Amino acid sequence: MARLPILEYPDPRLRTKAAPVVVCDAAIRTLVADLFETMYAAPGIGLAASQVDVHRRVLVVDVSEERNQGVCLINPEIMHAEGTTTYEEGCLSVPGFYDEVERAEKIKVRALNPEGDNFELEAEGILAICIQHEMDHLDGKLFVDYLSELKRGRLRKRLLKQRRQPSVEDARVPSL
Ligand code: GNR
Ligand code: NI
Repeated sequence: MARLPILEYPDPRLRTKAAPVVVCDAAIRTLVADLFETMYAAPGIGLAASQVDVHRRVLVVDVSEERNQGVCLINPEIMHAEGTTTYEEGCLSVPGFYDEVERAEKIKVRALNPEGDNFELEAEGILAICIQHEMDHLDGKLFVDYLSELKRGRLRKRLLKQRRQPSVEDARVPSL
């Protein structure tokens, strides 16, 4: 298992459309294990392969308090969506930024598990939001794309500047 580096906005590689998985082989299962490890370490409630620069349609989520309800979706497809809900979203690829996004309230998703078996999942609440957020990543879409051009432009500038010239607060040792 390995913790993988996460790409950050505005890295153009986050815009890549991921290709479907053809066979769920050992390499895919290693990727899934690495995605879980990276997500739990981050920590985050979801992670798409696109965020670690692997452009295959694989994502993991775990919205449980105990962090023991991990779900992996391969080649996910939304079969049904209903209602709308708004939530203040964040993203490991857009560190330190949160804003409200509107999404479907309930979804029914079909996907493969890491063994290659088909399954269906009905989701609502934060799980439904998170799955939609991760599925967007597989299509090269980020939650900031739902915001105004003005907000996104400011954010882009701020993150690029922060990366060029980290502030003193960012320089402190994370464990202190
Ligand atoms: O950890 C995450 N939290 C989160 C909060 C609200 C809506 C979506 C998310 S997903 C995010 C992890 C991430 O960036 N996944 O792509
Ligand atoms: Ni994200």
